Amino acid sequence: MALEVCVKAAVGAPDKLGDCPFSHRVLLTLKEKGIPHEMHFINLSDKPQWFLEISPGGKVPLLKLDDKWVGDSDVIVGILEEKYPDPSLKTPPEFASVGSNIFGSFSTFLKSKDASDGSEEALLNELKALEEHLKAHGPYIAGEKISGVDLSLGPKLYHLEVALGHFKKWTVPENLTCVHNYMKLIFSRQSFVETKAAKEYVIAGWAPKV
Ligand SMILES: N[C@@H](CCC(=O)N[C@@H](CS)C(=O)NCC(=O)O)C(=O)O
Repeated sequence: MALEVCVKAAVGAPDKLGDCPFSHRVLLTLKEKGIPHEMHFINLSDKPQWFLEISPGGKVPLLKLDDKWVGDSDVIVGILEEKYPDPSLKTPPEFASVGSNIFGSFSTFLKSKDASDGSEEALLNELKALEEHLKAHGPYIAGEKISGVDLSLGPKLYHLEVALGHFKKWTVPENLTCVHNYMKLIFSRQSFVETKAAKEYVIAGWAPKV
């Protein structure tokens, strides 16, 4: 039987998959593990009553497991790993936080109106740290095999590429070759192609915040 998952609907297109990187992470995990699932697109600017009843915080993603709705992508992927251990997506603990500051730095830089506030440099420092990590351990964060940390970071790097490209005409510096290769590797996986929000919806999602 297919599992049910609530994910963000696209801004302005409530019947299409939206731009939530946490929902994307859960969808990627389901795809990589080959778990059949059915999606409910939730319009976050007009949340249906049934959704508010199962999601006290009003947030996506949510996954129904054993007749209970569970929230938070960290909790969801942890449970999926336990219940569906094959193929394993366990991340070695020493690699679990690699790249974890990138999304915050990206968002601060994207929203920044002051070119001298250091937000671009802060993002560059995070990306350089990822470059060094991948140089030593790549091509994925934990080596040859994709793992959970890649499924969390990949959607965030997709937002970074699309939103900074659109709103600031900014791209990841060419000399960060391992980061470029990593993004290519993740973005071209079949699971990613099948679960990503269209670029126009990523842009529409960020537009009110920029
Ligand atoms: N820590 C949560 C974050 C989930 C989250 O922030 N989801 C956003 C969409 S990307 C949301 O549902 N926001 C509620 C709203 O916009 O009303 C997770 O990992 O699942």
